[in-house]
Amino acid sequence: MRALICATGLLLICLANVSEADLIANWNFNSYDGDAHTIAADRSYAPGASIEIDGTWPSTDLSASTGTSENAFGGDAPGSAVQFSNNANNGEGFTMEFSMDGWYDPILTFGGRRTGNGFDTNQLLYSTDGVTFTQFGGDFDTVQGVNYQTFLFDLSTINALDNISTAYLRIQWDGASNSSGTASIDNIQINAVPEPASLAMVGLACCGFIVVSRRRRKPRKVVA
Ligand SMILES: [Ca+2]
Ligand SMILES: [Ca+2]
Ligand SMILES: [Ca+2]
Repeated sequence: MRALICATGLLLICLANVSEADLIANWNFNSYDGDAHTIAADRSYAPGASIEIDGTWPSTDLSASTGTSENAFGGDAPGSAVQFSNNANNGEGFTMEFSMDGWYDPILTFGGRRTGNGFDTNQLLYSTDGVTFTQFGGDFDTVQGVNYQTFLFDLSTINALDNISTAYLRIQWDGASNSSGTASIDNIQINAVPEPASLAMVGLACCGFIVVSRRRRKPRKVVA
């Protein structure tokens, strides 16, 4: 019995360790130049994670604004954030491209803010091919104010994104009411859970130990 309890405990510890979400892509924008449309991830599990801002968005309507520690990863300095401006760009946005190979249940978080005339009717969309995008949830507001707020989108129910070589998340800005309207975004994190294959390997090893332990037990009499 003691062996069984120990093995069960070991299994629970194993499951707890491998089912935690880990960072797979992160942008802190602290080296953003205020013009570029392609922004490589500052950290990513697999190489090649990047942001592509729509080519139709003029560089003059992009800038590096004051960043934030809101949702910063690993004690990153606030530094700068990427700022999107101008109601002429309503309906345009940017796409994050990253690998979900070996990972599932992605969660997107970031710090966001906007000006009073800024983008307040925004969409998060996802895609498995970079061509066809589907909106996730309802429209969201980046919230007016100087202070950033943390936004969280739990995409664990979108199983099409699990364990694929390239996943796409897109933020589309809308609702700005004049040319000085802005939204700023900083400290984008995508966290995910290691795929069940590795979970199953660990689980099988633990279960094997339990089975061996049980077989060694003497059979018990059945009391009617
Ligand atoms: Ca610029
Ligand atoms: Ca920053
Ligand atoms: Ca999932």
